[in-house]
Parts: sequence; structure tokens; C-alpha cells
Amino acid sequence: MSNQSLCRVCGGTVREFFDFGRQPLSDAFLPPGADLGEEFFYRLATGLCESCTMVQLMEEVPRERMFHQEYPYHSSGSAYMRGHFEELAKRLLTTELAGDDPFVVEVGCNDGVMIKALAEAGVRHLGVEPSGGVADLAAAKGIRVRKSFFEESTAREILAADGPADVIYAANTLCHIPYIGSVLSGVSALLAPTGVFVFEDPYLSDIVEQTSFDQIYDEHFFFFTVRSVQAMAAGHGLELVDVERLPVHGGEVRYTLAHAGARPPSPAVAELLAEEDARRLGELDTLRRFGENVLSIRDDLTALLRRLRAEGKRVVAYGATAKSATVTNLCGIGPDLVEFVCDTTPAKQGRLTPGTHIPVVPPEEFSRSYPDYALLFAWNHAAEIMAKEQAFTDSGGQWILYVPSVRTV
Ligand code: JHZ
Ligand code: SAH
Ligand code: ZN
Repeated sequence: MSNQSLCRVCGGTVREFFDFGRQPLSDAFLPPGADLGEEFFYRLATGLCESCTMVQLMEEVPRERMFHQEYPYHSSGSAYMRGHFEELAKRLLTTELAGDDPFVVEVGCNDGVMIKALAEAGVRHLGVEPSGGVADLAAAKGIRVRKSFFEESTAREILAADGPADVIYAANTLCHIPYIGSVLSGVSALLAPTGVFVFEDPYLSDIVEQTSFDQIYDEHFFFFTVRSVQAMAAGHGLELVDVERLPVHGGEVRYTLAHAGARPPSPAVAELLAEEDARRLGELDTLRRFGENVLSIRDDLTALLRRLRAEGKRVVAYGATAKSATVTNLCGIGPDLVEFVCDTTPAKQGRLTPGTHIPVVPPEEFSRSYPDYALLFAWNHAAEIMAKEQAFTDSGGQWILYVPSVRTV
């Protein structure tokens, strides 16, 4: 155990600012009969690179342990997210993909939630997706999928077979890749001279602002900012030319990279950079204060759940998110405090949550007999879920939220 590591982007020194302790893999839901003693744990801790300011995990989990045939996250599980990606696909069709015979590559296409619309529009495309189960779901929708991890060698093979890409796109995937140097070398090789690499991931500024510490888990290796992405791009002959804040997943930024000098940067880049500097996002003190806020939320949430149990209230949870692994394992929330977690994903149902072993059940269990309280693990989908579960509130039920602070509504 060390409180220093080497930056996966620039090789500089990464200084640790928060230690979540021993954590299981966030998406490793245990099947019935699993040997609980065999569960895989690693140390989850975050640090700041003192050279390029990239915030990153101190330890890496081998990629095959996380992304495999049984990977249970299905991107199409939220109507709101489906709308978000359809909107982006429409925009790409009228802008970057409007030329003659354009070619688009999506890195981490999952079940095809975004690229489906481009495939249906007849655009030459390729989804690159290492998790076999979700890749099969995409293929079943008529999407051309390559089952592999995207990295430099993959990019060169795609270039040889299909030619340069006008758009390379990745949502909630680039921040999952510790070997990001290889990915960017691949992007730089595969991208057409006037092409763009567009990616969107949780924004460090939103995480710090809202203390949304549950965005930190095995799969999220990097926490990007305009400053750190700019530095990273420059190291690969690329340039950050546009940024756009997004409301999804609790606050993200969509970054657009182009070959250096190919496009004039939008004023939005300098504007957001100035905001980050004003917030002192690249400073250890700011991040240490974030760590103190995490501990307050942990204490408030465990106190509330213990009080409700002492009062004999029924408490369940809603949404077996990857994020919730960090919450339940940091706070010690098990089946003694939360009866079950309901979730629409068949691949998660009938299993136990990683590390804390709370049963995951279908949403029908929730509506069968409403509890007094529901801890909303899928808080980023609050609007969609609260609208759908209006009958729960009508029955007198209350939601428990913990971002940005613990409260019931
Ligand atoms: P959701 C995953 O994170 C993992 P998670 C990953 N690392 C990442 O970055 C993001 O996705 C993109 C369920 N649900 O989106 C479905 C309902 O039950 O917050 C999901 O299991 N009813 C790739 O897992 C979970 O909640 C509903 O009405 O934190 C939501 O997971 C809705 C809308 C969802 O991502
Ligand atoms: N784009 C979707 C999926 C996010 S889940 C969305 O925004 O909802 C992250 C996906 O990245 C997983 O399906 C995982 O299998 C995939 N992934 C992880 N490492 C990858 C890599 N090196 N290349 C391509 N995909 C990768
Ligand atoms: Zn660095």
C-alpha cells in the first residue's frame, strides 16, 4: 500500500487524497450459491497527478475481470438515456456524418443504445465492445460489432480494413481505460485528417461540487477536467476543440478532440477552463475537502438508516447501480439495513450486491407491498424513476437521497 503512484497519462507523481478501503468489483453481482469467501476485492483510492492534474485511481483492476461475457450493465435500461443518445446521433448525422460515405467508430457501444440510430440511417459504422453479452445484444439490432478492447493495435486493424474514421465516439467508456495512452495513439492513427473524437464522461467538477463520491469505483479509472484532457490530448498530437456540459449521470462533459491545428477551438474551452481554475479543481486541498464531505455523508446516511431500523421502518433500495457498490461498502450497508434492491436488469435479478450481499429483485417486488422508505441508488435517474413510481409516494413512501447531502423527500 502506497500513497503515491505514477500517472497513467504523463508519468508524473500521483498523490493520494482519499482511500475508500477494500472494495469489490462494482458490477460483480453474485449468483445464487456463489462462494462468498471467493469474492474479489481491491483497494479503491483516488489521487491527483501533480504534473498534468489528472485525477485517477491509485490501483488498476485487470480489464478482463470487469468487462466480459456476463457484464450486466445494459445502456438501454433508461428511457431518458435512450433519448439522450438518439439526440446525439441525430446531431452527428446532420453535422460530422453529412459527407460522402462517412465512417463512424463507437468505442464501448454496449447494447447499441447510440450507434443503432446511425446503423439504421445506413451509415458505415463499427461498434467496438469487449463485453460479449452486451455486444451480442447490439449485433441482434443489426449493428456491426467487433468484440474486442479498443487500443492502438485494434485501431490500426480497423484503419487497414475500413479506412479512416470521420467520427470516433465513446460515452462512459474512455474514463474506464487505464491504458489510455494506447487508446489515444490509436485514435490519432484512425481519425481522418478532418475527423473528430467525441467522448463524454462524468465531470470531476460536478463530482466535487455535489460530493457524488459514488461515481468513484473500479470501472471509473479517470475523472476528467478540461485542463487534464487538454494536456492528455496534446501528448498525442490532438487538440481539445470543444466542450459541452451534459446533465446525464449526475453531470458530465462531452469533449471534442481533433488533430492539432485542424479546427479552431470554441470559446467554450477557455471559459470552462477558467471556471475550473476559479474552483481550484487541480489542487490537493480542494480534493481533500471533498474527502471530508464524503465522510460526513457516510456518517449521516448510516445514522439515518440505523435510526429507521430502530424505529421498525421498512427500508429498501432502488436501482442496483455500479455506483451503489461504493456507497454500501463504504457505509457498511447490508441486508440488515436495506431489505432488498429492486432493478429492471434481468442479469442482476436473483443475485446479491457485491461485497454487501443485499438481494436484487425485480421492480414488481417493490410495488407488491410498498416500503416506508426507498434509498435511491439510481439518483441520476431520479426524475424518470420518481415519475414512474408516483404510486409509492402516494402510498406515503419517502425517497432517501444522499447526493449532494442526506435527506428524505
Ligand atoms: P446507472 C453503469 O453505472 C456502469 P451505474 C458504467 N461504469 C457507467 O459509467 C454507467 O453505467 C454509464 C436500473 N434502473 O445508469 C438499471 C431501474 O431499475 O445509474 C440499472 O441497473 N429502473 C458503465 O450502474 C440502474 O438502475 C429504472 O427505471 O451506476 C441504473 O444504472 C431505471 C431508469 C434504471 O449506471
Ligand atoms: N456507451 C454506453 C456504455 C457504457 S458501459 C453508455 O454510455 O451507456 C462501458 C462499456 O465500455 C462497457 O460495455 C465495456 O465493456 C466497454 N469497454 C471497456 N473497456 C473498453 C475498451 N478498451 N474498448 C471498448 N470498450 C470498452
Ligand atoms: Zn499526469
